[in-house]
Amino acid sequence: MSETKRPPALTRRGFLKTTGAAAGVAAAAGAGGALPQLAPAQASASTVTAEGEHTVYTSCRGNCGSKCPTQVVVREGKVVRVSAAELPGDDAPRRRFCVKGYTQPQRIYDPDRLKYPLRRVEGSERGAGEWERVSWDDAIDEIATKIGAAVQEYGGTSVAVWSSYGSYGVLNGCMAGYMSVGYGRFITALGATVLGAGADYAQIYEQSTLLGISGNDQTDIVNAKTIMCWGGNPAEAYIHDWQFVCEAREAGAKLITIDPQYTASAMHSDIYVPIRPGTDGALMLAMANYIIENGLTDEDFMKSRTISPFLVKEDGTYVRMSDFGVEPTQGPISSTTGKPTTIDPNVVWDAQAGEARQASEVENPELLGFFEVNGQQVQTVYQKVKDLITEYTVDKASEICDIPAEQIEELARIYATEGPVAVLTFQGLGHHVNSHHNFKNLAFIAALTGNAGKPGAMMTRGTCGMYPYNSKAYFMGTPGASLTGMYLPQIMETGKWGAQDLNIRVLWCCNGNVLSCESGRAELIEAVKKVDFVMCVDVNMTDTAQWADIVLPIPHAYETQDFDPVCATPYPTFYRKAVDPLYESKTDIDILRLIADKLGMGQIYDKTDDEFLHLVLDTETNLAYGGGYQAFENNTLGRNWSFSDASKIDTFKSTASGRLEYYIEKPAPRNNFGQEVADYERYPYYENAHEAYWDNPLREKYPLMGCSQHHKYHVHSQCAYTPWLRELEPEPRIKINAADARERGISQGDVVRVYNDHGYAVLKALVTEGIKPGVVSIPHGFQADQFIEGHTQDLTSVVMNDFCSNSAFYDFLCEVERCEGGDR
Ligand SMILES: Nc1nc2c(c(=O)[nH]1)N[C@H]1C(S)=C(S)[C@@H](COP(=O)(O)OP(=O)(O)OC[C@H]3O[C@@H](n4cnc5c(=O)[nH]c(N)nc54)[C@H](O)[C@@H]3O)O[C@H]1N2
Ligand SMILES: Nc1nc2c(c(=O)[nH]1)N[C@H]1C(S)=C(S)[C@@H](COP(=O)(O)OP(=O)(O)OC[C@H]3O[C@@H](n4cnc5c(=O)[nH]c(N)nc54)[C@H](O)[C@@H]3O)O[C@H]1N2
Ligand code: SF4
Ligand SMILES: [Mo]
Repeated sequence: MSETKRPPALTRRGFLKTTGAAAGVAAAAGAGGALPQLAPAQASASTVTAEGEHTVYTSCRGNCGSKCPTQVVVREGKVVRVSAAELPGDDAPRRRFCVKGYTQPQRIYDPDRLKYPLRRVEGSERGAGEWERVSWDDAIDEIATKIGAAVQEYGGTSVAVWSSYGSYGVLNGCMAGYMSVGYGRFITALGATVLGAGADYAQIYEQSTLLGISGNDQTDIVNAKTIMCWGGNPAEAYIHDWQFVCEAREAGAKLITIDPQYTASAMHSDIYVPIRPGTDGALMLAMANYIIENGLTDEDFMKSRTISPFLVKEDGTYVRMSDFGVEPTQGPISSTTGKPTTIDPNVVWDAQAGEARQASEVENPELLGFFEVNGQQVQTVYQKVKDLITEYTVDKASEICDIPAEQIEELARIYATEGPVAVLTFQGLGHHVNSHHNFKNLAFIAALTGNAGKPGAMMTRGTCGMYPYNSKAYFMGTPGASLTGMYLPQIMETGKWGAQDLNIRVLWCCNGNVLSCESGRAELIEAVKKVDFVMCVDVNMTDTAQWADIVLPIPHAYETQDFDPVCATPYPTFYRKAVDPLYESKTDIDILRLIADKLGMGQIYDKTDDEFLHLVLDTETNLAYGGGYQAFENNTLGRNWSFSDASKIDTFKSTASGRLEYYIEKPAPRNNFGQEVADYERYPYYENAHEAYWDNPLREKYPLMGCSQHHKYHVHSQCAYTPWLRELEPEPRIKINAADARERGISQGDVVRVYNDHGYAVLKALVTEGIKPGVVSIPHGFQADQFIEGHTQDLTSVVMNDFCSNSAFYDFLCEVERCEGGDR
């Protein structure tokens, strides 16, 4: 039916007629260059509102990471203008917005938005796109019947909720796969299965969870003397960082970009290093060796603020005071386990006393050396790691990374001597199967040189903290199973998750467009086909919704009330309802209420949305500091009281030792299914990526390394059909270096087929010098029907590193050929 067929692109005039949108929005979409000038004018226009208009303060729900505080101007019940909200006082410079925010009204008034519950036409194939409208009553009846039957026959784990990063709203979102009142209560009451994201997890699990690195506040970038965009592109993907990068550069900071693509960030850089994909870990280890050999280490920092002097035993565990008979004491409650932590202090070798002593009591510990403690041979962490990485000389890394040796030396020298250095990493370091090692290696070079824990020095981009909330509001029990959704093919094949039987019969997709955004799409679709009943809850008919049996419409962010505690600015992400939901859309929590009622478990939602917001936000501490729900009422932005000048710098408060860590004493995998954990998970290390490495014999068949990019005109798949954005960038194009194109007889704009053993895509070629020869890239976020054939994700696979279970979007080889008649 018509919902699945897109009408020809909506014209701008047509849109204005539909929405009554004001001139400001029209001008905003016209030319990117006009935006910065336009923003302040819009803001004042909306505070001095024209008659009949009012302004609502809310947030952009895009998951570009910026979570911009937004002002929405409403006239006669319709959104007519949006712009960045003014931020008071010292926060004023954080005010920002982008073309994806300005064009949100086009997403609200998108004629193709999901309007009613839809059911796959009986007898039609799943994925064939044949839908019929059903009533909410019928949809809820059918869903409750399927869930009820599955639970009765196979238990709660047979119902799986699969999400990604759509929203972290405490009512409707899915932080960590299920952390909200809506999904959390349902999943834990039922003992259902949580299928979480694979994207981003090399960084989230290794860097944030295991190493406890949280990064400095973005405004601190201005204090850096050197900024490195290492596998990240803040000019387009992290625009809230970029303004501070520009400010630092105006004050004389040096900018370095390490990236196989000549990105907008690279264009502004003093040094551009086109690295071979998947090899950054080797570069970091070579820099470490150069720094050590040339005496460029900061020994004071290493001794006092890092784990370098801690003693380790031969089995890899630390020497602790309990080894000397000192009883461990009870520490604070862990926010992840909810249980008290144990304090068993680390031990170092005191150079003066010539004996092992508690680390906190020793001013001058040995950094290097082997010692005997309690009859056991022990050594310092630094000694151990230094000896383990010696093979990564500058020359070896030069060969692996395809970077001249002199340039590696220059990078190491700058990193060690021209600090503080702000390393702005992101997914270029995170989207390969070997990626998680990068974050230990990076922590190691930071530990060697003191490039962390102080102003201007950082290893990742930070947030403005988390607004404190009461997570108990989410739990009625525990989930039946919790794992990365990317294991679905394996589970559907074997009916097992490790030793546990896992028979998934019902799949509930929400808060993510996983069949567009996770890797290995072809394998994932095959797995989804094996599930008895699939439903999807979203605003649009996404690539994922296309494979469902029932699709349910939810409101746009401006049509709903919710609260996301992750703070990208000092103003927590409050989604305030600006207009009523259009059509028949219902929020996730209302849908869950209806289903819970039918299943006889309606009591799990014993409060209204407002009451639940109070329950989540009105913690004793929040109220004591003037926070809680009331701080956001009356159309105010509300500041995160727990964010202060002191919390702008990551001083290693989240690590177990209170010091910068680059060694993991007890490495536990993110998803434990009984797999072996190699010893090298403890320390800085390099291994080849899965496919993307130069000596891979597969390169004879597929010589090109593939990757992608978070594009300035996309928020993942969320703006795929926004008319004005598609005017700027109508369709996906594969970036290919001019030399590679020439070799293959490909000219600018030719239709090409890119393929490997996982699948293929047909799309136009963008021939450019702005990508390293041997590398190709397809922008992330286009939907299946925007490719001539296939999909970016058809080139990727579900292969993950089983320590972090991170999707490896950039870890594939491929070949590109011109299509017959490819110049059409
Ligand atoms: N090839 C390639 N693939 C990639 C990447 C890449 O660089 N290259 N990047 C990866 C990365 S880093 C990420 S984070 C992922 C992102 O992957 P996803 O999170 O799957 O991406 P989105 O397109 O943002 O999908 C979010 C969906 O949630 C919906 N949504 C928003 N709010 C709500 C809500 O309250 N309730 C419900 N039910 N739905 C809601 C949105 O409408 C949208 O359809 O993509 C990954 N995929
Ligand atoms: N406009 C926009 N902004 C976004 C998003 C969005 O969808 N759109 N998504 C948000 C999210 S969830 C995320 S995770 C971030 C991602 O933020 P970034 O990681 O900064 O964004 P990308 O464009 O994916 O940048 C990755 C860069 O790594 C490069 N790269 C690929 N492989 C390698 C490699 O092996 N080594 C090195 N050194 N570089 C490599 C790519 O060429 C690319 O330029 O963006 C956030 N911001
Ligand atoms: S898409 Fe991101 S940068 Fe753009 S307005 Fe929304 S939150 Fe801000
Ligand atoms: Mo991400």
